Amino acid sequence: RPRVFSGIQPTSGSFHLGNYLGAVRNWVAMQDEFDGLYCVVDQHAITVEQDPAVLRRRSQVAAAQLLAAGLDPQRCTLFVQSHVPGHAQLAWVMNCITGFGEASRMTQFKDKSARHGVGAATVGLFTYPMLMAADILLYQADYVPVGEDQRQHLELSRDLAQRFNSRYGETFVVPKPYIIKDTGKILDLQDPASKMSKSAESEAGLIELLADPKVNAKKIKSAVTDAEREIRFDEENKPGISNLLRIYAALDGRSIKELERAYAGHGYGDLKKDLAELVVSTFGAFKERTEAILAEPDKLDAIFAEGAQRARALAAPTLDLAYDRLGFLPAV
Ligand code: AQP
Repeated sequence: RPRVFSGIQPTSGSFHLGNYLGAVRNWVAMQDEFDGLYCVVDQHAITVEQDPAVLRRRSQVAAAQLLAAGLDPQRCTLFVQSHVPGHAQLAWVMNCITGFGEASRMTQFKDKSARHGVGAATVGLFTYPMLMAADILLYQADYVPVGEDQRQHLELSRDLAQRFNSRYGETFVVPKPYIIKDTGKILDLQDPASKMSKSAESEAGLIELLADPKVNAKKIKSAVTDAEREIRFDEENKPGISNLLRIYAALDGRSIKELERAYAGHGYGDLKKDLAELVVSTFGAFKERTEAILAEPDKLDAIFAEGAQRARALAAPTLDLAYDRLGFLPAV
């Protein structure tokens, strides 16, 4: 089976609809056909300051949500990044084969560091993409299912794998992006020029899976649309409605074309009302499932322990090979 790696940061109290449709849902769907490694990337999380107690809790909540969404530890490997030292070890190697200019072109760093001034950003935030490359290459992953916002980082991972291979000899599989066109970029409901994100200035456009269903329904009903009346998919002129149609189609199973037909002659209010109900019913039991998993921390720890063991065993030969290729003396 082809190998897949992906990760999610434990940096919020709940996944949002973008995380779910862009990434997590695909991980669940890929479990049988792919050998999946899914990681709570706590080391990525500390590229911005975290409160230790909150981070600890959010790592558990992230894993519980992955299980509640349908990841099955019998069919995939679920683990915590900091439990496998190889990530940080290989990240250093990646740092040393990345050009400073090349890293400086990463738009996520530019955007995130611009928020508080580049001088306030950590070096860790700058080297985030090299840690991500290490995460992926350490497991010889063939595919990386992520949202569109990670495409540039993934390109860098591919470049670094190719660079290492051509300098030091074949070592890493060159990973391919696995980005679903229709759901790779879910937009903010209030600002459909930007992706849905937990760090948006306002939470009004953010649908969190663990939030009060009433709050989510209200946010959908207040989503920004346009001055026309027609329910039509047109991303350029009608980004708000197009985003709602994308979300609707992803959750409902009908295609965007079918939805356009079904809503011909209806107003925006009808579409929003039905979508609000669909979101609420889709995630109706999600919170309960997540809480039930969190109520059994020993089971969660056992899943982490098993996942880490398998991940370490897979990572070790690749790290050894990379070290050897680089000319590091074997540790005896
Ligand atoms: N809006 C989105 N549409 C589709 N996919 C998305 N992802 C994130 N936002 C969207 C994908 O979710 C996965 C986990 O991402 P992460 O842990 O890096 O979370 P994030 O990118 O930190 O999420 P946010 O909310 O966007 O946080 P900030 O604002 O801090 O960057 C990834 O596969 C990502 O592509």
